[in-house]
Amino acid sequence: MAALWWVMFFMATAILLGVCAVALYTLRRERRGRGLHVGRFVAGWGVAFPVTALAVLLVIALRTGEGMLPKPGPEGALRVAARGQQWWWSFTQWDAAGNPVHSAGELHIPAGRAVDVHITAADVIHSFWVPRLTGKLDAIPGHENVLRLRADTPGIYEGQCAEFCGLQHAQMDFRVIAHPPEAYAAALAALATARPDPAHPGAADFAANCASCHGTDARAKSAAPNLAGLAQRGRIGGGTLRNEGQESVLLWLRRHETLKPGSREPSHAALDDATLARIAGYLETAR
Ligand code: HEC
Ligand SMILES: [Cu+2]
Repeated sequence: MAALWWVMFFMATAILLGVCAVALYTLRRERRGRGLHVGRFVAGWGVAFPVTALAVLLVIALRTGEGMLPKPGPEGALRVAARGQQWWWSFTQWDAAGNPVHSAGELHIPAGRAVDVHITAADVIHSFWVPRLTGKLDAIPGHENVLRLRADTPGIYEGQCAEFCGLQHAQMDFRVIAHPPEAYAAALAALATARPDPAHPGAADFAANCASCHGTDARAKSAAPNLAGLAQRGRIGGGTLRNEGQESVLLWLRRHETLKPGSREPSHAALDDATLARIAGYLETAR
């Protein structure tokens, strides 16, 4: 890096001195009454020189940019998909057998490996941004952008929608959870197989009131956040609430209209407290 700094410093100095020299030269010629040949001067220094210099810089910049991407390594980059929608993120990834695992709000990756995030959006333009891992990239409906990132150490990396996308743009955050490489397959398998207990008394209430939007099976796509992994998520509603278990889920169900006004979650005012508590208890059984 230091070497590059010096190269840039000397190049900039050389250009500065060059410009000064040309200016002095012109002034002297003017004084002697021998003006420059304007046409030739413009063609040379105004067209040919900048075109050549910018072309060389473009080649260098492209190669440097390519070199700054995390290297995929022998096993290649891991492919995952991210989709932004008002106002939450859904993620899809594939296990070793190629079966999909769908989740919401949290993206699980192995640390130390390059990950290609294929980014799109369902409704308006959003932007995928995990500041500690890499730059931001737009999520555009009907189009796929690919962002390569790598987490060098295991941990939780906060992400945020970085393109104003409507009322609840500020509560559209997500997390990238980087697992130690050897623990990644198990973490993904845990996510894929987590299911609420179908024998729980809240199962029928959930089926009647929630299942038209929410899935509870990470293997299947779901129009609203997939709730299979809810019990393991750190937050609810794109950062609206910390998830401290059943109480937090209940709070979301009762108060989301004031906590996250405008969200696509319908009102549950028609459901009594006992029903909501049963549903929250049911979701909590997914481990
Ligand atoms: C009309 C479709 C729809 C129905 C019906 C619905 N939801 Fe939702 N739900 C959503 C959407 C969309 C979101 C995402 C809201 C946001 O964060 O902006 C959501 C968010 C949630 C979240 C937060 C998820 C997360 O990952 O943070 C929970 C929990 C939840 N809903 C539970 C329920 C329960 C329980 C019911 C039934 C009582 C229900 N929802 C009914 C659409 C629905
Ligand atoms: Cu957004």
